[in-house]
Amino acid sequence: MNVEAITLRHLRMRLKSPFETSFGRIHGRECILLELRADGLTGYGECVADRDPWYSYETVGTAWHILKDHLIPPLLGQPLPSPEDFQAGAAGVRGHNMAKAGLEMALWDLSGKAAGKPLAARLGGVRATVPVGVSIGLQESAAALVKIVASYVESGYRRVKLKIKPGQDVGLARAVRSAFPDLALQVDANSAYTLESAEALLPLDDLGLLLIEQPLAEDDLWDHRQLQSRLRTPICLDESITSPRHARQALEMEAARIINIKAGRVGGLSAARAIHDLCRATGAPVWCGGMLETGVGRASNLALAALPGFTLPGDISASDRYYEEDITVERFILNPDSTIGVPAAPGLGVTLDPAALARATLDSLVLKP
Ligand code: OSB
Ligand code: MG
Repeated sequence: MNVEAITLRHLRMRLKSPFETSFGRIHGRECILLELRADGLTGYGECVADRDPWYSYETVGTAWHILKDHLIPPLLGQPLPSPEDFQAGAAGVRGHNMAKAGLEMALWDLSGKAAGKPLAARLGGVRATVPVGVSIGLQESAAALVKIVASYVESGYRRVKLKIKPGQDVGLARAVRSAFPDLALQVDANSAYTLESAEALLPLDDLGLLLIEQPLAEDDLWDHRQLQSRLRTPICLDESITSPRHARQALEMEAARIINIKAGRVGGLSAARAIHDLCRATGAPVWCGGMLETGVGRASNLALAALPGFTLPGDISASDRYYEEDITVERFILNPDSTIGVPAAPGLGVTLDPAALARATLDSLVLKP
């Protein structure tokens, strides 16, 4: 089974409502969809790098370049590599984890289709449905935020994450906590604080939060350790964890007690599973983060979150929370118990809607041997 062609598609998806974090506000989401063809089968992968280098240094532009010029050429016309062999070959490319993860996802999808097995089963998943929550962006006021939280709670979400930044933190969390005393609640600062300004976060300890996500800079494990020593609430790292090694070191130095696993950020599902395995061995809880994925990436996240160590609800909301029109035929819906079903068909278990895909495509490139 040789790789016959790989197509890159630059997509732009309009969000139903803007999403604002400490690093900025977006109205739409861009990403790269990969289509890998071999032996009459097509595997899909989603590269989660966005248009702007805000969450990560990677962008659609950098990922397009790394895929087209470095990661894809060695694969064309060659036997389909396993995800592990692909990673071994790609190890010479420094960084660019999102580019690697997008291509690795397409390999998992295609090999799963060839084997007739769903991704979750191949990764070691043990659940047919996974607990999920919703990540809510910054709003105009605490009152507006409480109203939006109420609407998500009404639609069945039992775990809510609030985005925070300096000046919009404890007050917001306190308002939501007093309106919803029993809600599973957590906050995410996306690196907006320094050790000094994070002093303002200490009162969060009285609000019974599940965790505080990535308060400090992504390259600053040490100050996260200093901050964690002053907080009872667990710190959870997102941006800081880009490899299994960093996950191990962060836990060993007590820079965090919980890890948010995003396959894109760590270089793919293989590395995501390795982080899951080492956290499980040390008893550290993990959960599956989200990057506002299309239905393709959402299917991958659901499969990953089916692994046994994912004991906290993921940022994997129902399809209707994100886009007016998604590119997959399948729609992920929220069950009454705040879970979403893990796809059961071979590979990622999703099919693409060609018309919706065409409407979302800004640019495409077919690479052949
Ligand atoms: O920090 O977890 C984050 C979205 C884009 C970039 C970074 C983050 C997020 C989210 C949204 O919080 C999670 C989702 O996909 O629902
Ligand atoms: Mg985060």
